[in-house]
Amino acid sequence: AGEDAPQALTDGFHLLIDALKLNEINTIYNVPGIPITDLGRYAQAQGMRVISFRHEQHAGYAASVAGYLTKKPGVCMTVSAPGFMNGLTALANATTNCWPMILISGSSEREIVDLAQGDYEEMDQLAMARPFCKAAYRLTYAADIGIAVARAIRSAVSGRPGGVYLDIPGAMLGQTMDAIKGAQSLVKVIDPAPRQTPAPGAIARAIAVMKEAKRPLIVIGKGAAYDQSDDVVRELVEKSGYPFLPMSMAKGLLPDTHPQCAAAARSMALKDSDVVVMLGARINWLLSHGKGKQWGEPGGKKFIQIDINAEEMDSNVEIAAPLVGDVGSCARALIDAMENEGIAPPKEWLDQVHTKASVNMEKMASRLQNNSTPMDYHAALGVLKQVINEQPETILVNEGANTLDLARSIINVHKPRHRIDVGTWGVMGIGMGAAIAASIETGKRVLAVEGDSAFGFCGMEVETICRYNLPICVVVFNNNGIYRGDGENWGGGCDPATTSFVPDARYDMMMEAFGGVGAWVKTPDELRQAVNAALTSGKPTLVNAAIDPAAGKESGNIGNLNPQSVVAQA
Ligand code: OXT
Ligand code: ADP
Ligand code: MG
Repeated sequence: AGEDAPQALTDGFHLLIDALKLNEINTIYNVPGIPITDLGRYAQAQGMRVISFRHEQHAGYAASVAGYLTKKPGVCMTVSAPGFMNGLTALANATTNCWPMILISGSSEREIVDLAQGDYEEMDQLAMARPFCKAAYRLTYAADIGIAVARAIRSAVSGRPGGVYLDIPGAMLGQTMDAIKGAQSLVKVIDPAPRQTPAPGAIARAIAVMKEAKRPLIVIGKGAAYDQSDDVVRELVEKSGYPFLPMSMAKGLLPDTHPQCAAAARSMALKDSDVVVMLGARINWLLSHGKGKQWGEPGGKKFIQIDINAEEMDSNVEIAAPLVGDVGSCARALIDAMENEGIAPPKEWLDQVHTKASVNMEKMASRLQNNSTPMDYHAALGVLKQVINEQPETILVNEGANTLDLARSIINVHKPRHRIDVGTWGVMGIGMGAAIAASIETGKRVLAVEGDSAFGFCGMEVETICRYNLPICVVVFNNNGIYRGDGENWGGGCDPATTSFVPDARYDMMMEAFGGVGAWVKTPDELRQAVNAALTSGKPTLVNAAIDPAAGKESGNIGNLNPQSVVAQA
C-alpha cells in the first residue's frame, strides 16, 4: 500500500473481543444496555457465544460457575451503575468461593464522574468494586486493552482464584487505532496459573504426621474439585487408604459410593479422627472452624493442609504440616514420598467408620421409600437420587435450606464437578445462573433441585433457559415457604407469616409461559415420570413438586446459627 492508502483501523470494541478470544475466552454472560449493547452484538458477530440474561446477578453467577468448571475466568458483562451493582454480588460471591471470574462493566465518562457532575448512571465503579474482588482495573486507552485483559485473566486464575473487575468507560470502546498496531498490542497469557510444588522439607513434615496417624481422615473441598487433578486425588486417597469426607461441591470427585467415602459417618469421622488432611478446603464455618464439640477433645487433632494460598494456613487452628501449592502437585509429591513409609490406617478405625456409615445409610434408605401424601423431602429426593444413579452424567444444581441439606446427603454424585450449590456464603439465587452455565460449558443435561424460596431469587431466568433452549430440568420443592409453609403471623394479624408464600403456587406455569414444559406433581411416581421425560427430551422443563409444608426444619441443618431472643422467651 502506498503512503496515501487508507489506514485499516480497529477500535476498543474489537480489541476487547480479540483480546478475550486470543485467550480462549469464547463465552460472555451478559445483560445489554448503554454503553455495552454493541459490544455484545460485535462479540456475537465475531463468533463468541453471548448469553443474555434478564438480571446481571444471574449472568454473574453463571460466569463464576463457568470459571469453576473450566479453570478459565468466566466473563460477565454489565452496564454502568445499577447493572454493575447487580453484577457485584456475583463478583463478591465468586471471590468468596475462590472461583475465577471477570466482571466487565461499562462506565460513564470519567471526567464527569470524578467531578460528580451528574452523568448518566454516574458512579465511581472502580472504587466500589475494590473491596469485593481480588483486583480491579480501569481502561482509559484502547491501546491498553491487551495488557489489561491479560492482567485480569492472570489475577483471576493464579494463586487463589477469585473475581476481577475490569472497568471500561464507554468512550474508550469507540477509540480507534491502527489495526496492525492494535493486533500487536494484544497479549496471550502464558501459563496463567503456574503449578506450584511444596519444598521437600514440607512434604517430609507431612509424611511424619501421617506415619503417626491412628485415625486419619481426608477432607476434600471444592478447591480440589476446581484443580481438576481428579486422578491424582483418587490415587492419594486409595494409596493412603484413608477414609475421606467430601465437602458439598467436592462430592463426586471420587464417587459418593466409593468404599472409603465417610460422608455418612460425618460427625463421627470429624470428632474421632486424629490426623486430618485438608485438600482444597478451608477450615471455616462449614467445619465449625476446626474447634468445638464437633471436633472432639481440644488439641486432639493434627492437620495437614494442602492449599494454594499460604495465608489460609493457621486461619483457625494450628496446621501441623502446611503444604502450599496446587492440589495436583502437592498430592503427587505426597504419593511419591509415601512409598515404603508403611502408611496404612489401622483396621479398627476403618471398621469404625464403615460401621457408622452403614448404620446411617440403612436408616436413610428406609426413609426414602415412603409414599407419603403430600410428599416429604425424603420421598421426593429418593426419586431424584435414583434418577442421578441412572444418569450420572447429569449435573446437579442445588439450593434452598431443607432442599439443600437433604439433597446433599441423599443424592449421590458420581462424577467430579457434577454438583453445584450455594457455596461458602450459602447464598440463595445461584440456581438458574449455575444451571445455565453448567449446560453451556459442558453440553450436559442439568437437574436443578430448588427450594421454592431459592427459586424465587432467580426464577425469571427460566425465560433465558427457554430462549436458548437449554436441556435444564428445574425441580421446585414447593412447600409454600422458607423452611416450612405452615408458619404463623406472630402478631396474629391477617398478613401472612413472614416465611410463607402463596400456597400451591403454579411455578410450572412460569416455564410454560415461555414455551417450556411444566408439570405439577404430587407423588413420587409423578415426579419420576416428569423428570425422566425432561432428561430424555432435553426440553426446558419445570417440575413443581408439592412438598408437605410441615416437613422442613427451621434453616435446615444449620438452625443452630440463628440467634435467640432471651427476652421473647421469658
Ligand atoms: O454423621 P451424622 O450422624 O451427623 O449425620 C450426617 C451424615 O453422616 C449423614 N449423611 C448420610 N446418611 C446416610 N446416607 C448418606 N449418603 C449420608 N450422607 C450424609 O447426614 C447427616 C448430615 O450430613 P451432612 O449434610 O453432610 O452434614 P452437616 O452436619 O449438615 O454438615 C454441616 C454443614 C455446615 C457442612 C452443612 O450443613 C452445609 O454444608 N450446610 C450449608 C447450609 C447452607 O449454606 N444453607 C443455605 C443458607 S440457609 C439460609 O440462610 C437461607 N435463606 C436466607 C438467605 C440466603 N441464604 N441468601 C440470600 C441471598 N438471602 C436470604 C433463605 C431465604 S435458606 C433460604 C430459603 C429456604 O427456603 P427454600 O424454600 O428455598 O428451601 P426449604 O427449606 O426446602 O423450604
Ligand atoms: P469447601 O467449601 O469445599 O470446603 P473452600 O472453598 O472452603 O472449599 O476451600 C477451597 C480452598 O481451595 C481455598 O482455600 C483455595 O485457596 C483453595 N484452592 C483453590 N484452588 C486451588 C488449587 N488449584 N490447588 C490448591 N488449593 C486450591
Ligand atoms: Mg421452601
